[in-house]
Amino acid sequence: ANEGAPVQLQGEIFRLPLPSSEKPSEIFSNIVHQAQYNPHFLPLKFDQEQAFYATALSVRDQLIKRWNETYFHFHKNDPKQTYYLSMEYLQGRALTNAIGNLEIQGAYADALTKLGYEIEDIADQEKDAALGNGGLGRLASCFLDSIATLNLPAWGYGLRYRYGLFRQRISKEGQEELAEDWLEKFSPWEVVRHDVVYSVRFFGHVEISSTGSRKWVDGEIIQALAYDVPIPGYKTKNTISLRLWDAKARAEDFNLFEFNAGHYESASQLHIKAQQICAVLYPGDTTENGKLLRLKQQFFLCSASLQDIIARFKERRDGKGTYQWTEFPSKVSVQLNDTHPTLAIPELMRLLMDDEGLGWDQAWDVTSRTVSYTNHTVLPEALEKWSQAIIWKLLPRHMEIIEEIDKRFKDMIRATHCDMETKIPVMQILDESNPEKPIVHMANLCVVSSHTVNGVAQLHSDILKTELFVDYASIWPGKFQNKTNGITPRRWLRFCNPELSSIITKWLKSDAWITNLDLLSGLRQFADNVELHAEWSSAKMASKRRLAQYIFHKTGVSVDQNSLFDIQIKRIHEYKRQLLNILGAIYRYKKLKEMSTEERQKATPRTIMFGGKAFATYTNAKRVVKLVNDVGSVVNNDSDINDYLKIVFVPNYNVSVAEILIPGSELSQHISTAGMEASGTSNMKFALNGCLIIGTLDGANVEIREEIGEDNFFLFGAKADNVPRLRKERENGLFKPDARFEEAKHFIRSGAFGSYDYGPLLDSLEGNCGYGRGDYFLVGHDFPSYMDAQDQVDEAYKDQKRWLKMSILSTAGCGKFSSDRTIAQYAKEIWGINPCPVP
Ligand code: NBG
Repeated sequence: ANEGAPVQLQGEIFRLPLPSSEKPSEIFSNIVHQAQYNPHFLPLKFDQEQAFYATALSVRDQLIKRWNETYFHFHKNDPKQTYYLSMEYLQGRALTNAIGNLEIQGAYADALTKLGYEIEDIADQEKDAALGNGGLGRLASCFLDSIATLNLPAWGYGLRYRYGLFRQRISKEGQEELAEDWLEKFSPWEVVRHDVVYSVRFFGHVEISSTGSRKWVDGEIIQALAYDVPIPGYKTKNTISLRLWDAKARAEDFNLFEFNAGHYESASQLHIKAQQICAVLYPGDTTENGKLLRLKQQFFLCSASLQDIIARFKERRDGKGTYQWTEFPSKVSVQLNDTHPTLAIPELMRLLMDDEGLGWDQAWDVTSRTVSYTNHTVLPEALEKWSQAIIWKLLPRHMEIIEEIDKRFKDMIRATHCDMETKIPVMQILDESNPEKPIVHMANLCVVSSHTVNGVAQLHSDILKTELFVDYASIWPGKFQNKTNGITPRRWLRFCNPELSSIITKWLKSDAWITNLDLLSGLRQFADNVELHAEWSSAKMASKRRLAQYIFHKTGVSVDQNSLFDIQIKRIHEYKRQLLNILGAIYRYKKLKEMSTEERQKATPRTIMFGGKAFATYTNAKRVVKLVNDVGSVVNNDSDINDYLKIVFVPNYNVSVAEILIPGSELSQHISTAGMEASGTSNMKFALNGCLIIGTLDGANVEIREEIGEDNFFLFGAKADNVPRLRKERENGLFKPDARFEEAKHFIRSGAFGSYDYGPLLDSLEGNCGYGRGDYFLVGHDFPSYMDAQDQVDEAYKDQKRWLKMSILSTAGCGKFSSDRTIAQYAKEIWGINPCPVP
């Protein structure tokens, strides 16, 4: 058991002896060892930050050991393995999660105490790894945790962005974006793999040999270098990889002659270009250059990952005689996280045909049995469409392959589904309807080429089948599935809310719920128990206190800990309707002002918190951020009102901020226009932590409400089915706005919140309905029912017994929303992989 890494010498496996500093019993000396021998430290200093790095490095040693074991075990057993391709991962912090999953928190806390530190303070030193924008990236990270915990043979692939999601600063002007240097010192969690390097080509042209075979040649070659981030499972040895690619140029592309002649830039052109590839997450793509860079990033991920996957397939099969390409799909599955890695499809085709010599039919058979695709949005602007011209330029061979896929797809329709011929214009991959600018529909390419397509909540999957992909569903009904999203109960309850976790464990008499979340339903029988109520409410109070301190520290606003803590945290987007929330808050403020003191004293005091980032060029979203902050400054400084209402914008929302906000929440808002939020995942995190939801029938809200019970959910708003009709009515001038809605808007226009011109923002709620104008997102339509639901919230909160019961039932009903359930379904119903636990 005390043996170290397996190594292969002349075909035999040997085990290296374990250095004593890696023995778990010697954590203290291991931390001290790291502090002394690591090149990142100087003597005379061992402050909190250094203690963090030394601690993290010592934990990393343990992770690497498990990672090696897992790799070896998978290699030996050669199970079918899934590769999750994602342009985004929102890992957040890793220390608490790693020692929690390894169940060594106690040992580390003791060791740090001996060194004079509290483990919480040390954990607080870590920078978030924010290599993603929002839900899609965080979902990928939750999935990795579940994959490792379920002992599944699967890996993640992504990009190692130098600067992840920007840091948000709030000033008088509103949101400012700053580069977030998460690698400023270094990341203690990654291991660079200098021997895992692949060449990725860009530009160039296609060469046709005398036999007619095609080959992509010339252009630029950039190297992809692997960094592994070990991902430990909970209570298991299995530790998988998040393999992130970094880009670098080859030494031979450094022109020494030019350099010595003083032409420094032209001498190292490719080095500069390589640096750009992984410089930032989502480079602005309003310019042609920006678009090209984004496409380069996508291809870089796909090409490096597939070369690596194929190399591993060969490595594992070689020991067992020669491999057959036909068995590739029974050994490998590739999951595309949205359309961003779509180029994996033509790249796999190219590698199989041009490098491995397969014919089209065989390559297509292998590819389409290997790849599956998850759709995460129906918003038209988020459905990727690339100009054919740009793909011809950057990836000429891939464009040929895409053309051929499109052609064969259309031939197939004409030959076998002639009734569908009229649908070809909407189903085809290449769209030439605008001859000036022919485009490629990436989602269509994914649907045509994947064996399975899934949505991320039942309602969303239904919309895919009946609207967005309706024609494909009629020819391939079996291709479409639903996989309702989930969240990891480790990070989102066990570790971020230890108080509530111990109460749950105590009442359920076991902590088995951490890996079997359905067991939470056992809390239902205690929903009226006064003792549980007392414990539940004191845990909530403790988290509220911590959150209040955090808010004071970050914003200087002091909030009443006895007020109702109401939170909306997510990317700022018109369809998510932060504007509805703030308009409601403005109306509440106005009414409070109009009340007599006695009336006011009967009101339920509220603290309304917002958090989230707006995309840098999304003007209306940025106006909303500014409005929330402006309203906050007025309300929070109004001494008549600020005992009853506070409005706080929590700056720089990210994973670790969410870990403080969610446990302290009592009400959370998931109020998107019905049919527009594919799933949502923070709704699951809030409900799991006993927070009640006010929301629309959208995304996963529908299923959450079903699971926790209608009585425990504050529902309002139009249903998805009615949205198109309501938009039509609006267009035909049939919409009559509620007086409360008009009053809230007028109040802003009157200048109550400063001199900034909110006219353009408010105007988006007026006029003729169309995308981005005429209240496309139905704020006006839903406003009255939203305000009524808010009144119900206020009433319910006055009856704390009832509120606590609803809160307990929320947690009790969240079993379904574990990402363990989601991943087990992917494994069984899409990937066809089985657990492979390290003994
Ligand atoms: C987002 C959806 C969310 C969903 C996450 C994860 C994209 C493209 N989509 O509703 O908007 O919860 O994906 O599935 O980021």
